[in-house]
Amino acid sequence: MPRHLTVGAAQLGPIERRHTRRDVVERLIALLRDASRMGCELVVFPELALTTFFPRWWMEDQAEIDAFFEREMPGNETAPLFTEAKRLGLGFCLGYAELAHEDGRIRHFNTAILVERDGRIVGKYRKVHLPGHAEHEPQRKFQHLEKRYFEPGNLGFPVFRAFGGIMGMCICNDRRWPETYRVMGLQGVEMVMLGYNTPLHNPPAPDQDEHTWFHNQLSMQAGAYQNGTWVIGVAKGGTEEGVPSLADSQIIAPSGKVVARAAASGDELIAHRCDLDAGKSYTSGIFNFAQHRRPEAYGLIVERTGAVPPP
Ligand code: CDT
Repeated sequence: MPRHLTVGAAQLGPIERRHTRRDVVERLIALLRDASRMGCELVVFPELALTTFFPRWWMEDQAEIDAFFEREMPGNETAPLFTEAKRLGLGFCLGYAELAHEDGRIRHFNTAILVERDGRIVGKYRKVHLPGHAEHEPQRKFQHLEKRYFEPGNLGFPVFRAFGGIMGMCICNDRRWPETYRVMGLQGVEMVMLGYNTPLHNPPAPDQDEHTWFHNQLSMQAGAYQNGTWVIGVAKGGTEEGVPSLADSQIIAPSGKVVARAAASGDELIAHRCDLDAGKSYTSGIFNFAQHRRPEAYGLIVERTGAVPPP
């Protein structure tokens, strides 16, 4: 039986610090309604979709920091998103800052959840690869303090049976790491949903600025092709609080080809009817891991050459 899923990538333009959750949720709901008109069943929102990308600010007051975090999901301010999605019969993937009480302490994660069409949260992922720095670097034009405000995710890269397929999530910097896709690929993932906030200028490596678009493309297309999976890459783009960020949200097929792409850098919905079986040609052929992957040889190379893996 054919398995198709119409997915919307809901790109967001800038969110300023002065915008309330209520303001933002209204925008998310407008995108849900666009998605519904376009026949979507699932909508993917970006990383930290409820607030500005606050790791660009140095903050010392924990109460000020915690104001960017959600203590429950849904909470009072996010409940209307869940209600409207359920009314429209739409599922969604949402990135947000999560404050959790776990192991007897307060913990902070950069999180994404997957919500089924009936409003149930069926999946959670916490960002593993946190970029940036933990200390104030005042010489930078803007900070990237993810290592200060979050701890690395403790859930691994799980996949979820939902929406008629095998679904996975990762967040922003994770998309640059082959392990991210491969760990999910080894679990048979058919669709990877990911949101990103990527400044067009990288203060410690300005030589890479001109490659920002290319590196985004390269990572997501390679991840899709090498694991025979759909990749739904969704940006928060435009100039947010003075920081220009990459938009270029896109839907990538298991062939590695881009099948839908945002035209501008503001709030925008792009959609595609995805055949969840499209990856089979790859995962049962050239990337049939059970048949062709050779993990034992990967170890041998290190042994024979004496190459010491970098720390
Ligand atoms: N949010 C996030 O993870 N951003 C990083 C910026 C790194 S600087 C190139 C990213 O990988 O896009």
